Amino acid sequence: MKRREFLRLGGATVIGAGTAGIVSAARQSQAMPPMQMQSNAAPAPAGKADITLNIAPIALELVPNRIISTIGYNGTSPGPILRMREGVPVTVDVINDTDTAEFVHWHGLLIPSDVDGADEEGTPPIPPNGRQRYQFTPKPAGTRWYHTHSMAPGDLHRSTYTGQFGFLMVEGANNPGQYDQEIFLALRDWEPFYTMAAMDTDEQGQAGPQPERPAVLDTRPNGLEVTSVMYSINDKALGAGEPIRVKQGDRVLMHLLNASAIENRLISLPGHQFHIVALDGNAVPNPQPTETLLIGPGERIDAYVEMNHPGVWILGEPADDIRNAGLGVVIEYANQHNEPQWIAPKVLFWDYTLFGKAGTQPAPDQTIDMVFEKVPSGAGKFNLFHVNGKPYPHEKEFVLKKGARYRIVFHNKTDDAHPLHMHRHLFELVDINGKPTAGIMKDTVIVPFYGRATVDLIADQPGLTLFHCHIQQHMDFGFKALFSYE
Ligand SMILES: [Cu+2]
Repeated sequence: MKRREFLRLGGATVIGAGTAGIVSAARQSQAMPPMQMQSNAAPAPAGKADITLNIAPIALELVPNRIISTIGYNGTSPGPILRMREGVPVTVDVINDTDTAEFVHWHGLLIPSDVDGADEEGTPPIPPNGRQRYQFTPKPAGTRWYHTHSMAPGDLHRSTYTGQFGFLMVEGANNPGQYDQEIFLALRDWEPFYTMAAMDTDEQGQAGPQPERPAVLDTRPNGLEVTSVMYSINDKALGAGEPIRVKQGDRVLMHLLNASAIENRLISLPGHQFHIVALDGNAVPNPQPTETLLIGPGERIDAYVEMNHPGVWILGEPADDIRNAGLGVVIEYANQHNEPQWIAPKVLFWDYTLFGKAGTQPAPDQTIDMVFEKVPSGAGKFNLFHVNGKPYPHEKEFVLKKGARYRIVFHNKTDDAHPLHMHRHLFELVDINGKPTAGIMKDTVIVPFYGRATVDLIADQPGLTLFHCHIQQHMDFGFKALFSYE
């Protein structure tokens, strides 16, 4: 469907579809309308898909009478919550009703390059106004997500700036299920724009040593940076949607996802603590309560909240301007009717290593140093990012041997905190800014500004593997690398 046709047809039916539905591989056939009917695409491949995703323009009513135009999955953003079973093969048909090629990336899954959803890895594109079938066996169990992996360079209406994202829950055999309510909270910003004066929030949450701060800083002027002044959790700005209704004594399992293309975020809930049980969908060895979360683009946090402080509260970003511009949601206890309350958290502090265990990893077979630098634009429009002295692509720098253990040291010589993502693999956190840890398995890690993070990766997923910063502009302007297997 062309964008103009969509607008002429009227967004009303789509606006009503607001809240993301839940689609499981088994039940999907009843849940989804026959999207194939609307496409000009080639005939459907043989055999029925378990899940069909339709990429098309949508309208989102973030606040009453403030409707934005973006691109979503199956008429909504976030897209439907997909549920798959660990180890059970799944077929997903994706129909692209837009004029640009697309990729759907299955973030956090250990699946082959040709279905991972990255051009750099050789996944075939979903042609404009065409379709593509993805078939894979989802693993491991946990909170994953799916999102577009197209490039955006310079165009803030494409790629992860759009509404093309959703939760993907891979269910394992031993899901404890010890909660009264399960909620999904995807953090987003909308209608991004360029600025010369992006507010830098990177000093929040991760104050500490700066082991990678260069002795001499590059003082050339910075280029344009991407920012936003409109936010939501799921598809509604703070106060515009229904509150999350809870009862005293409830244990609520929250799945948080930062689906922003732009910025790391902090989240807190006055009077309550988040009991962190999993990071990036992987159970942590040392679950801990915390007052504030830091979550970078691409990351997920699973946390229980014990509802033991009756009232009407705002769960949201501690920065007043961001929360008040939408990044929050109201939590309302039964029989409580006062105005939603916000109380600033005492602690804006995040430390991954709190959730790890003591101990050390086996000695690696090889250590790979990755040095990240920002090249200020000077007179040009955009900054560039270098990995080991040059922007993507590299040649034969990052070649893995199957079965080997690699210790990868991320040296962040820039003044931003970067959420770094490795496709198709999990890595174990070894050290963050000099603090050792063990047992935390992730696919994305925020490396503090001028900071250092060390991770161990077992090379057990042969095939091309993309590594990149999950901030879209950084990725588009050099901050990525391709690993291969020898
Ligand atoms: Cu970055």
